[in-house]
Amino acid sequence: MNKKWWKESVVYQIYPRSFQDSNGDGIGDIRGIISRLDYLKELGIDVVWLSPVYESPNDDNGYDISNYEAIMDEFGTMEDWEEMLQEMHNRGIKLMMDLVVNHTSDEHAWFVESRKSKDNPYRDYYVWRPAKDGKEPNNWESAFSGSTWEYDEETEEYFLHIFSKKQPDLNWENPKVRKEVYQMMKFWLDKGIDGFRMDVINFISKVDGLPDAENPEGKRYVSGHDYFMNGPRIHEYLQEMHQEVLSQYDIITVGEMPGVTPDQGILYTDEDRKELNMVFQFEHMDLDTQPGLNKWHLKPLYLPDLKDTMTKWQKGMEGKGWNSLYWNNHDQPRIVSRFGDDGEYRVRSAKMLAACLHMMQGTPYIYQGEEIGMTNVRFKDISDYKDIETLNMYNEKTADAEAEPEKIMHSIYTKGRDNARTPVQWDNSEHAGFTTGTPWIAVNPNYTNINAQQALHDQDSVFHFYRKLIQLRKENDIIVYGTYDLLLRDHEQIFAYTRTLGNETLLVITNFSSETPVFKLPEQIAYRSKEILISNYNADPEENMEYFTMKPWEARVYRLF
Ligand code: TEU
Ligand code: CA
Repeated sequence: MNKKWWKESVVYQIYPRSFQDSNGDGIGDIRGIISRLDYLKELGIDVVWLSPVYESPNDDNGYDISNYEAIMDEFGTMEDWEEMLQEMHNRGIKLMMDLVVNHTSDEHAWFVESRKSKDNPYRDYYVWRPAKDGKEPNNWESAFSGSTWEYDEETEEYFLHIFSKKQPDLNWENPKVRKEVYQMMKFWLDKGIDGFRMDVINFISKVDGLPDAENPEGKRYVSGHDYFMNGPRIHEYLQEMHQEVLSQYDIITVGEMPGVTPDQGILYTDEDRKELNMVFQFEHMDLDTQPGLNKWHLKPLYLPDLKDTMTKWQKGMEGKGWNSLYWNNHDQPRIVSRFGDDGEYRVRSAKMLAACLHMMQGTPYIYQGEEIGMTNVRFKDISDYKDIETLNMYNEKTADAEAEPEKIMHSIYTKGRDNARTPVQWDNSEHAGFTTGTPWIAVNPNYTNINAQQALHDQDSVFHFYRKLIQLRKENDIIVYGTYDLLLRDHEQIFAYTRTLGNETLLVITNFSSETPVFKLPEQIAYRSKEILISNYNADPEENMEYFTMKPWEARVYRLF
């Protein structure tokens, strides 16, 4: 049991644009965050992960950075940011900043220089290539539709952008780029921050020669993932970053890593290898997507798949690496609408999902609004959507004569990133207390029922359930360090598992359905007495738990000893 503070912490993610506006311009900002710190303190979280607040033209809401060492005007000033950090630390809350260094904005000074001429000193900060047979240098498809290459007339070459064409990829092969990044990281660490969340950090090393991806169906563009996910020099770069920067501070680090497997997860997080503390894996976020297709191709979740995936990671990291635990972030639909029931059983299922995740081994992340059970949104008009990924997909699909607009809207309602980006619902006043002006993206109309003010007053709310889960983690080492084992692997409604530490056992029983399946405790589980730690139906502590009929979306956690 290798104890570490970042294993015992709970992280809360703030997406600043949508969190709290303080000056009526409709955009969340840093002073808005300061005004809500007491709320976070009451929830009990230990660390805030703040999505980017750096200077940015906002092509991708701050994930396109034009100056790493300045604060975006819309969000406030460096003085505001410093006050925010101080106010967080005053409350015992740590701050993780977002580190977006796979790419910059095309308005970053380095890129402005780089595009000027082939012999500009900044040319090699980015990935430039001449045309191939009069076309793009290869057939890779951008994460936001179209080619990953953009032609630039100035020098008659293409530059690489895995995301939007306003997000050119940095060339990590260039030691000068790496040095600039490390210096910038120290700039923030020396201001006193407590860690970094690293955006698509497993994309920074590309395969030599940037070869075409296989394309058996002869499509125009295809995924180039195999040539930049977990690329050839990725571990070298992260070990260098550790040596140059991370090792000099006592901080928390998490790498966002689409396409990472548990075996690779160990390479990234094994403490002896000196890379990162943990990664965000995506395998459980892909289970409601048709295999081999992009996220817009929907498929219902089959619970045994979720159990397999979570178990694979729980057992895979055991004693070797460390997991992060999340259902939500600013890129994902709301979990209660996705794996729960956002109608009749919204509160029950939000609590069930919380219990199921927070009792696993790993560091839990809560995304703003998740703690009050916020849901997906359905805007009728595409013009109400703001997300570049959604809009590019919509434009690309509707350009096709055979497009089925209803089907496209349905996939946006189910998977679109703006589901997570509607403003936090603070109270039932106009615009949910988010702003006194016009919000940059509309508030979910259900704010009159679902809001933080209501949740704080109601002892049975999702909020107080999360607060209790966080408190339990502080009081029980077994929740942090216990060994995980799955029960009832094939059951299609029930997700149950144990955690074991010394002679103590936690028994977690959750029902992922509105049905009433019968739970039967496997015989191997021996115990003398039991106690209920938390449940979402006021289960009677004396009630038999070896064999019982579960209520819809029920969750029970027992301590056996
Ligand atoms: O996301 C990385 C990523 O892989 C995305 O493609 C993500 O899977 C997708 O948004 C899901 O639909 C990170 C950030 O979290 C995201 O907000 C940024 O847009 C992206 O990197 C580029 O910086
Ligand atoms: Ca504002």
